[in-house]
Amino acid sequence: MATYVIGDLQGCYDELQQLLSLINYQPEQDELWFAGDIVNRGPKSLDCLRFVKNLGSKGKMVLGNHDFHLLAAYSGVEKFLSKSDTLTDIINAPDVHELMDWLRQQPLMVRHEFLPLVMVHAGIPPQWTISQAQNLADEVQKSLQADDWQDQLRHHLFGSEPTLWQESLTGWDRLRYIVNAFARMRYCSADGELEFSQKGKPENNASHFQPWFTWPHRKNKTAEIFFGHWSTLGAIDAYNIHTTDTGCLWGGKLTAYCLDSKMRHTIDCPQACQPKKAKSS
Ligand SMILES: [Mn+2]
Repeated sequence: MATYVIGDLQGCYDELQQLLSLINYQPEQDELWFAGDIVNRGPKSLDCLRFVKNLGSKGKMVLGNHDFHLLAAYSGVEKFLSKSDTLTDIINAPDVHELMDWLRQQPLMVRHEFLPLVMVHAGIPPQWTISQAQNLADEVQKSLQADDWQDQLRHHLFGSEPTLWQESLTGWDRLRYIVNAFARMRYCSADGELEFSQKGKPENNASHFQPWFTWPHRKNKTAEIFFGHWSTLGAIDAYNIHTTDTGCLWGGKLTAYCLDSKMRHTIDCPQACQPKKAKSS
């Protein structure tokens, strides 16, 4: 039995199947963890979503910004649909209600049963410990399980404010910061102020914002953190973090990191999965 952490699929279903062949995936025994952004931009989002859902107890995922985007699109937030989205197949699928009902119940953070190891989509800000992060992730998950979850998405959960965390934050401001930290963050300041305009490699960055995982005082260094979201980082196994989005969508690689052997398995991704207009995810 082995557990693999797989990076952002973004609808690249054929590449996922190639990767599973490469690792000789055994559905009865192996467990697959997905670091979020299962859908959007690539050609086969519906297949990806159904595949992950059908894994049942042999699969885990965390919600990424594109997964939130899909939930918003399903909830009728038209302003969040853009030309580069490839979500129509899912919205029109006969099992869309079942799929969305399952997706909205997925967590923002997955914690290993006995190892000090977690998975999130984008990151955990430096000021949060692992157990604090777990509690805050649970707050959002609970709100998405409420009967009025679609109203919440329509009116409250999207936006980039507040950028600074305070334990005293309440209501939607509180939940919005938590979602943005777990699902959108790349750069932040030493005290966890979020900065969303930069998507490039850290060496090109000259501001006082740094990649969230490089702050020396980071309180969540006690666990290995697996995350996706930041495709321009490439493969990094340092700082007690592991990147998993190696840019499959953009003609890079799709990665499966084996938690047991600590080995990376990758396949090269062809042009086919790339959107016509190149744009950072
Ligand atoms: Mn993402």
